[in-house]
Amino acid sequence: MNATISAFQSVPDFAKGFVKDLRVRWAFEEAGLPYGQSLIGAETKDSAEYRAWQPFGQVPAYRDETVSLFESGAIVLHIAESSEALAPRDPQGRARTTMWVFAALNSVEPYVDAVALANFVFADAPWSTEYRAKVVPLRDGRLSALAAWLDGKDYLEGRFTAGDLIMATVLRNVPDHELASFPAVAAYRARCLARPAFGRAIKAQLDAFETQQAA
Ligand SMILES: N[C@@H](CCC(=O)N[C@@H](CS)C(=O)NCC(=O)O)C(=O)O
Repeated sequence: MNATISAFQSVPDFAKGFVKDLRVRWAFEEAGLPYGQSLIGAETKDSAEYRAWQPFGQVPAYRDETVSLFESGAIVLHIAESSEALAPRDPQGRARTTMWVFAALNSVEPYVDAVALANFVFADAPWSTEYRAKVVPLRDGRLSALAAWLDGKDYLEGRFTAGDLIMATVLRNVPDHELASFPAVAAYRARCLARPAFGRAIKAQLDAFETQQAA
């Protein structure tokens, strides 16, 4: 596969362990596949060369001998094509893995992020309380539906897939005390994040920052 991913050379402390190349690192770790890193700085992110790889100047981007792409969900699904650890091989299992990746990114993440914006980015804005009061019920509606779906299941489709990987990373942006109202979802998130491959992915991201800092 000979894959390389882009990641940042450095980020503020609060973002360490949360930058979205983590999803791709986690997928590689679950699949047991090696990958290289292209660590980029602020000057590279806006270069024409990098924008040709990732049009929005974001991380992660991905390339191997035959494929170049961006968007963490698309990259994780691409890796899943090479690994049964991330998606069953039968057509129904593969299609449903794709479905859950989209569900996490399209039906859950926008609402989780809307509340995160209210909690952190716009916390001091005069309209923040009103905005938060509008978006929390929307997010909680999705969490409640997820709790109902998970009832009695360890993972979204019974076994771990790329859909769980992406869903768990989305759920990491829900503060613990807010997720506590949804015990089945909190337990599911904890189950996903307890996977050894997740621990290795976090370590790989943090190690990359440390190596750059020491250089
Ligand atoms: N939808 C993209 C989002 C990627 C993203 O938000 N990357 C952030 C880091 S977590 C980034 O590069 N931010 C810098 C910027 O937007 O300029 C994906 O999932 O790959």
